Amino acid sequence: MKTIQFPKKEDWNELLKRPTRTFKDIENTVDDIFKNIQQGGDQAVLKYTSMFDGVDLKSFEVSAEEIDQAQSQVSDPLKSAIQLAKSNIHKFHEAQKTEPVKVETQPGVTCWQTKKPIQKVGLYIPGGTAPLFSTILMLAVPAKIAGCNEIVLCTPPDKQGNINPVTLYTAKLCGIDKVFKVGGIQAIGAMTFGTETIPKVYKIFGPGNQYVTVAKQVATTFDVAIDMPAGPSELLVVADETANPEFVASDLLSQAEHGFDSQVVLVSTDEATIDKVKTAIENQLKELPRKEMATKAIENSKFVLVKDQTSALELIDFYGPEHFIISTKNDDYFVEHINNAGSVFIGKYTPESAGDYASGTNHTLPTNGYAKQYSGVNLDSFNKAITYQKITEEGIRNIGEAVELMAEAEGLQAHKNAMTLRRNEVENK
Ligand code: HSO
Ligand code: ZN
Repeated sequence: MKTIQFPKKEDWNELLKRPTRTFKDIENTVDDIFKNIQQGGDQAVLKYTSMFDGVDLKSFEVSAEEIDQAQSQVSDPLKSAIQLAKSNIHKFHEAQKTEPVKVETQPGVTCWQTKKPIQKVGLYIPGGTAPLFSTILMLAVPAKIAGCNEIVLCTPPDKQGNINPVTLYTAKLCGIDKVFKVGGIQAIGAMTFGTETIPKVYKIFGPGNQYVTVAKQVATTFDVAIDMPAGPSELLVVADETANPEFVASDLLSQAEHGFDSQVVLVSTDEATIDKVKTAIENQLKELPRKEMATKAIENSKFVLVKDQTSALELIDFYGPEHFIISTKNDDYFVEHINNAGSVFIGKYTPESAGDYASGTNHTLPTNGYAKQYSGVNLDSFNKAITYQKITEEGIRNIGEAVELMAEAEGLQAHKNAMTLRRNEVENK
């Protein structure tokens, strides 16, 4: 845990590089699996489930009995917690609804725009080392609010062919009735092409390991959209002597425990704060069940000492963190000026975990510097906008000539004619 002191701008790129991964060999595997699923449908998906998940399933659709059974396997306090989280996530995403926009750009020329839900969406929920049932809330709640009419959920089965009961409880709570025991590349392939059992979707959402990430990228070369390019999770904290070092350490570790390749960064104007946070990390790390994972991630982490808040901000904006926690004497400065961040957590009582689970914001966020050009998942991720226009005789008089002149200048005579015929009719009335 070395502190990097006052790094020069020309070194920022190297210093803040994310842990790199190569995808080339995975891509060939994805191509093969996709081809086989396209041709073989359910049978191919079952074959890959046996191969990769080590379980021979007869069918992968979760039955109504399995969903019912799961309800009694979740404790009441956990059910209440999930309901509370769902309610907050619902409130925040419901509020993101926008009114249709309607403008008469010129007399007789009316343009409007309405949002329409993407009709078929696929949600991928990873199993693996920590089944992230909270991600179901983050994806299913806005999908329902938007009004997507087919919502498909794929998640890998365990070795006994079962799905975590909390995952099934949460899916039911969100009103998702199509849950499939399919994970990894084969899940993305199945939702891309559709099989006898699994419907084809138009957009795929959700995090996953590197296989899922590459498969989602390949899916976009067919006719499927994805939420965003995903990478390992990351957190940047800016903290000064007013921050609580134990709190900061706990935040950094909460992100570090996600995976070996998670990246956490601490930026501070105060060297003593950095040292205190490091000590707190060492102490807290000892107690963590996932300490192996977190230790590896902490090895990739960066502790950066900067000379003032202006250079802190510049460096943070350059990095574009997925999660950005601010705990300084002048939080407002960062809040006002930050441009590149997926989600911002302000003040010492706002841990990232709150947003990961229950405060209401979405936790599906751009990583890998994509916060520079992508938003996190929000209500509009499940919508598309359609524009409409209607032109009257008066409108033809008002824009007709402009259209003709522009069409002519582009050398597109048929475009011009489409207007000229109408203009003539209107003029001859
Ligand atoms: N921090 C993760 C989300 C998550 N954390 C789910 C816990 N469960 C990516 O934003
Ligand atoms: Zn998290």
